[in-house]
Amino acid sequence: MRRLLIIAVILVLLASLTGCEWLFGRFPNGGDPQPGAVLFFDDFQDGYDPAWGFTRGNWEVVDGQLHTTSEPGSAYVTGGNSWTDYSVECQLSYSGNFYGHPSRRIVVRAADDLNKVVFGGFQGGESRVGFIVYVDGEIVVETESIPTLPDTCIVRIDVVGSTYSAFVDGIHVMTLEDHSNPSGTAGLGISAGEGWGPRGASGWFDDFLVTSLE
Ligand SMILES: [Ca+2]
Repeated sequence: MRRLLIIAVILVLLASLTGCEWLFGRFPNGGDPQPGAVLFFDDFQDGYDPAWGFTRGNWEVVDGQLHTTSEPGSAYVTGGNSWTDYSVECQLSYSGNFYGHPSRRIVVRAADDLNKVVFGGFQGGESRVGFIVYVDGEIVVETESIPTLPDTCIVRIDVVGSTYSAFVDGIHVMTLEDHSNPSGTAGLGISAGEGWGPRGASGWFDDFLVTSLE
């Protein structure tokens, strides 16, 4: 009995020391691990990767997460990356709740700031969440939507050619077929109603990961 207790203690210590990755896999919320090489990863533990480019908004790293404090905001992985078949995921959360909260978005594929496919809240809060396609800065597609995102969740989009499959905490929620942006980089975004920033509502992003699906 004493020996069993010692073994149990050792197992618990091992699990805590390694973050349980060996025990539960890398996706504790139930998503399917994706095969393929890591194309880009940032856990924001030591600031942000120099590949990040911020075109709008105030972005900073606070407590190991990327935090944005103004609206609207866009952040892209720069460096000439142009991906075709890949998976992009990020943990999203927010703080403040004056009237709803900022619309958190993953930029799934962007040729530039005006031509892109994003997944997240549509405008001003997250009463509708889905894919939005921009061409020359204009919204040309808004898909069906889900009501909202969990306060903290992992959103993953698998992109294969022109097919975009969205997962929230590992559960498939919708698919988009779109040919407007055949390749591009990925990133993050935020959108919300006027005035939410000064009232303390803000978006938080962590563990941004892009893996190859080729
Ligand atoms: Ca982190």
